[in-house]
Amino acid sequence: MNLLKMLSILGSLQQSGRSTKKFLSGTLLLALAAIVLWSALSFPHPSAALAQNDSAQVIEVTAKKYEYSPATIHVKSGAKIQLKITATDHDHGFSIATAPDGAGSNGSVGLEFTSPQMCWQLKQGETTTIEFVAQTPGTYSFKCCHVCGLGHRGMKGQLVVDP
Ligand SMILES: [Cu+2]
Repeated sequence: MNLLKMLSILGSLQQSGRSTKKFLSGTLLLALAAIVLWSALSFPHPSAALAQNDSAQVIEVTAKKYEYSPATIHVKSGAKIQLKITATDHDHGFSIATAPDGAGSNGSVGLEFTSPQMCWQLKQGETTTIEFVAQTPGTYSFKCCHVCGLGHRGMKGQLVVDP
């Protein structure tokens, strides 16, 4: 075997190596494109989430010494709700169970809050928006969690998620 022949064999090996690489990167691109297409199809589009946000049911509630009005709020299971609570006479608070009364804490979420809080502070004269999806039918007790006076302990209500 002379040097020239060896060089030409090396050259052709290099070329086939290059085409293998090209083939591999082509396959990779196809796979990537498939993944991108799949994720675009299977994950909710941001605008869909916005549309859902727009369709939230708004319920206006007032908080004053020592009651919420309405004190019993009915919503449909699966509905996205925005409670708009206005404290009219004083600072109040709002805390609500995330699991239905009597369900215990088995880990399942009954109300899915956009930004969960132990106690929402309701400032006098202001409206506080609390957003959630009513996942599981049941009765969810809520109460004032900001000491507002002698009747504070009796300031409570119920959210009823109807099936
Ligand atoms: Cu209170």
